[in-house]
Amino acid sequence: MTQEEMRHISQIASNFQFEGNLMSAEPWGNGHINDTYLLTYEIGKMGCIRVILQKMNKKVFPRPVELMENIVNVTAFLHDKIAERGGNPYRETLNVIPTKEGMPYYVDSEHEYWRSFVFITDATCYETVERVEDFYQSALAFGRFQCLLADFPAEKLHETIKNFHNTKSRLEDFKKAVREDVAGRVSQVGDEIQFVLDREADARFFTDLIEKNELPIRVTHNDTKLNNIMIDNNSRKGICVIDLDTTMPGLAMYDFGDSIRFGASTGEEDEKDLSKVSCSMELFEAYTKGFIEGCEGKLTKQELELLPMGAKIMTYECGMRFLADYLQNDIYFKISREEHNLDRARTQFKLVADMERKWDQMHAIVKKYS
Ligand code: ADP
Ligand code: GN1
Ligand code: MG
Repeated sequence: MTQEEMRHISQIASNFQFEGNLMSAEPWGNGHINDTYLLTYEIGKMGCIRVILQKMNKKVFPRPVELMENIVNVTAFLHDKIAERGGNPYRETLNVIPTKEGMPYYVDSEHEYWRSFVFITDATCYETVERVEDFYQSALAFGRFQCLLADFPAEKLHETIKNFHNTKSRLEDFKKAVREDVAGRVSQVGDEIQFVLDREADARFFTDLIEKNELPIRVTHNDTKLNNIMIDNNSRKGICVIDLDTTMPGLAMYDFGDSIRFGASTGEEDEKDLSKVSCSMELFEAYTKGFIEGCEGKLTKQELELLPMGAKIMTYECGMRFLADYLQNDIYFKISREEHNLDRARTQFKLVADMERKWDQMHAIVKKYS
């Protein structure tokens, strides 16, 4: 960070209930959405304490006040549940550190929203699965998250991004991006566009069932990537679910599916060499086992049967979002190279095609643990 940036961060930080001397600040993590910093404070002779400071992405989340109300309510609820179960609520859920005025966010002079969380020490967010057991542990934790929130009053939650996993409306947005072709990139990606259009029926699959009231609406996380879970460095257990910006009413299949899309891939989300990308059945099985266990029997027979569909639809939806963003000049997801979003879209489509080939095997695995 430049000295100028450091001064800025330090000024923002001075508005929070932090104590001690700010020793260092650095950009942190690999999220695509918010700007995350790790700050280290020295408190007298007591040693160093770290905190997370985040600039929220206002373009993606246009109503930050509502969003923070959700996070405060959800984390307070989880805090109590975890304490009741004998867990450590400062480690097993996010904890918001308020501003000096007692607010859960700070608004700076440019009208940007900032927030802070207790830093979870001795835990890691993985970008790829290093051990199958870690993926199983992440599944247990995401399943448990859904289970702990089963009696959270869902009507209290604001919809932070409208139609977030409404794949039908995502497809409409995608088609609009193709029609408008603002970046003049449509002609290069005919095959990828056709891949999306060939699967229109998948885009409507969940929305049709929801309209007919045929699926239970639960409180779900909706962004269950492996790097949104902290794995304890010592116990190797999935310790804390983070990135709660999209926690809203949704389907159990969304949380299952988004984890598979990211974590069961044999390649990274932005891998350029597609020969490295496939959906690993070993990882699919580990996650399926963990997620079903973590949900503690709450999933219905129909939900269980639809888990593979969740994996396919979440992967398809994410691919079309990456491709739409590429067509719109990369305005949503952070990129660090040209064609980054196109590379990401291609890995997702490769995964979808692979899941279609492995469809029966995926169902057999789900059946084994149901
Ligand atoms: P984004 O929405 O941009 O993905 P996240 O909230 O997921 O933002 O944070 C980005 C990264 O910052 C995470 O992947 C994780 O590595 C790190 N991080 C976020 N919150 C914490 C926390 N409370 N303790 C430790 N690390 C954190
Ligand atoms: C974004 O915030 P992050 O990096 O965990 C995105 C998800 C996508 C994901 C793809 C709010 O997640 O929906 O699946 O990137 N989050 C939002 O990697 O759009
Ligand atoms: Mg994240």
